[in-house]
Amino acid sequence: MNTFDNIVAPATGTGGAITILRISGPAALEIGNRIWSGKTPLEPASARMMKLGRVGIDSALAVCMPGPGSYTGDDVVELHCHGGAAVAEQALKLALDAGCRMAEPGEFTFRAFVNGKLDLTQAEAVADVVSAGSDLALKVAERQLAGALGEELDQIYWTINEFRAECESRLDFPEEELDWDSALPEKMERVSDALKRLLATRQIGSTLRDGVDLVLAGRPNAGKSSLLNLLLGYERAIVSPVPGTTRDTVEAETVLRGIPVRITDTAGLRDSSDPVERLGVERSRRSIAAAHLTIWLLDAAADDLEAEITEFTLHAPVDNRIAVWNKIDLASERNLPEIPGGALRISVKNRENIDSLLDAVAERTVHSARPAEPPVAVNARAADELEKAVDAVADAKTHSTEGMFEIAAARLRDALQAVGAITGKNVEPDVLDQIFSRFCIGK
Ligand SMILES: Nc1nc2c(ncn2[C@@H]2O[C@H](COP(=O)(O)OP(=O)(O)OP(=O)(O)O)[C@@H](O)[C@H]2O)c(=O)[nH]1
Ligand SMILES: [Mg+2]
Repeated sequence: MNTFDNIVAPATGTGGAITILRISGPAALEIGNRIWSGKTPLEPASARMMKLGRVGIDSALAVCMPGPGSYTGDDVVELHCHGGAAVAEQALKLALDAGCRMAEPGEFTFRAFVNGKLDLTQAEAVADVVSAGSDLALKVAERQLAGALGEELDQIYWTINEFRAECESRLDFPEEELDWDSALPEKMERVSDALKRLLATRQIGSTLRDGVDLVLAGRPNAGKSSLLNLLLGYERAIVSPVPGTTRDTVEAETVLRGIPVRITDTAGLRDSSDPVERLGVERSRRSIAAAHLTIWLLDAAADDLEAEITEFTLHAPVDNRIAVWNKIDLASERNLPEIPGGALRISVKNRENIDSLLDAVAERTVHSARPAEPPVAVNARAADELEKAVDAVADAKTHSTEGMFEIAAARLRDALQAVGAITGKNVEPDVLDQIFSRFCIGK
């Protein structure tokens, strides 16, 4: 990727009512006018005005956004054509023939980053906004896009830079009585706390960005498919009183308490002589092993409660599970066996205690029954750099209190490198490639 080519890409998916073609680069206006024609040409004087004209044989709206006030910082032209593969292909071909090259994934946002329109945390937030799987995830992404994380990290960066200057001044003038900032160790501690607070948002960051894999497991007939349908709010899986109804895993996505969740309903677990059912059970076990969290349903109305307990004891995951007695409506008088770690009591049929179950899911995934919107939530890349920064500042504090300013200054430079890598002040080209290659074409 560079910033001097003229690049083009469809910014909309196929199958929609309109196709938007985006052109960015030093000659965007000239190229735009070559492939689009209207009563008057696209020109800076008519910036951000939609004009009706034609692209090839199709009528199309066009708008120009001269740099540096555009998204990318370059001159940008957008052509709004009719939807459909043939129209998109025609417009794209004309743009390529007129001197554009096809944009790589994320290249428009890459230009915005290189042209100083966004820092790297904001560029990453653009991808987060596009892929946000819940309202909560979207709010966090929007806040990061507005600069919340970048601004906080910038403050930290410049504070660490002051510490570095302070330590280096001791090296340059070792004999002189300098006005040494005696509060420096305490100030370093405060910066370290701020870094750790950001680092602590790693889990909610990954949960909101990547979602949670939740598996519904248990013996046949426990009510797993009924619970899946209830959580989704529509009839996704077949429910019947016949044990062994679900034979294959059934997957669906939803949002629970603001958390994007992929739910897998599984075949009931039991020893079976039916080879197809056995294959299903095998799949169930694999899903349970790969899940972030398993809701294990026990049938409170089962004839054989012993079998429910045995299956649970032998096969439920040890840590990441929530044990639940279902069909409590049929068993209010029944003395249910104790479950190690306790079990919730619900009735899917009567929607009883479903809120407590959702509380438990949220508790187990983001440590809060009613997750609120966190001010920031860092991604894995930022968290790795924050870890390095925390270590480096801790070392710098120790060395500076021992009078070893050279090492302290070196470790502060490491901390600056780490914090700067998050915002993109100093970042390796291959890291940039990795980040932007995950974007979609046209973004
Ligand atoms: N009374 C009562 N019946 C329930 C409840 N939940 C599910 N059922 C019934 O139990 C039967 C089995 O429900 P399913 O959801 O198919 O159970 P499953 O765990 O998916 O069963 P398999 O797919 O066979 O493993 C159905 O007749 C449901 O209507 C409940 O809370 N109370
Ligand atoms: Mg089922």
